[in-house]
Amino acid sequence: MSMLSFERKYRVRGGTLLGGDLFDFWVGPFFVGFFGVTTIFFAALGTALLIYGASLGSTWNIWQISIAPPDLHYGLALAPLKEGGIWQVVTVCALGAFISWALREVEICNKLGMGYHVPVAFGFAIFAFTSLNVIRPMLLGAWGHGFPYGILSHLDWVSNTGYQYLHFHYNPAHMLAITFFFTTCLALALHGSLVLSSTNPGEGEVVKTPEHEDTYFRDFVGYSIGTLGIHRLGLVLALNAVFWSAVCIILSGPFWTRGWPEWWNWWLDLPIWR
Ligand code: UQ2
Repeated sequence: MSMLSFERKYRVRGGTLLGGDLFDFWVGPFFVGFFGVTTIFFAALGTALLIYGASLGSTWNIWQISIAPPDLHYGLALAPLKEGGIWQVVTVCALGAFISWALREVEICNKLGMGYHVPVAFGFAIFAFTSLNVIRPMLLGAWGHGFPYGILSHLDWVSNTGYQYLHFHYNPAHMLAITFFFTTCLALALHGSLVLSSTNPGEGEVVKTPEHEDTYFRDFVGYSIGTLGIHRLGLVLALNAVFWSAVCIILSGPFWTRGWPEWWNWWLDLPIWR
């Protein structure tokens, strides 16, 4: 995957947010930039700390390794490295790497004169991580409310946190998030299959145009959202899925401490039933 002939034309100088021309170069296919350097720095430091943390643990089994946040009694203070401090520094490294990556995306947008849609979309993913390990722990008053860094342990955390609210599927924001996840899958399945059906029709067949795609859906459901529209819809659906996921976990604990099924009592308590 070396540089394609037309890529030289797009390797334009400038558009950087920080560092000016100093890091304004490519290594193979990759743009570096100041934020490429900071991404590598935070990712390498975070990974090294995770490996060091694993070395202090009782297993090298990849599924069972876990780097836990500090005990709740440390509150929002810094903990000793071996008692959750590693988790705290890794969390800072993760955020440093994620935000650096987003800003590198912005610099590439600037170079190419493109919109900021990609870094904005990635920003929603950063917001989801921040909700779990920064915003919610701060609202609850202890870093110990964050999730542990481990393959199985973070799954256990999700399960335990869910059961703490009896039945997480009764969380209305969780319901919205799931609905957006499913609808995102529906939209991408429709879009992917439609594009392949018209542009990859099989040996000896001619490639079809967007007019065919529009006509297919007008015949089928009476409406075509259009070639630009389907991508706008996809982005809106996907960003809403991530956004309501973040909302549903921030609500749980800081703003609703009982079981989620009980939240629906407002419905049973409506005066119209009396
Ligand atoms: C479409 C269109 C595309 C598409 C798809 C549609 C030509 C290539 C999939 C059809 C999408 C519709 C009718 C909206 C569906 C709504 C939801 C909420 C899933 O019209 O234009 O471009 O890929």
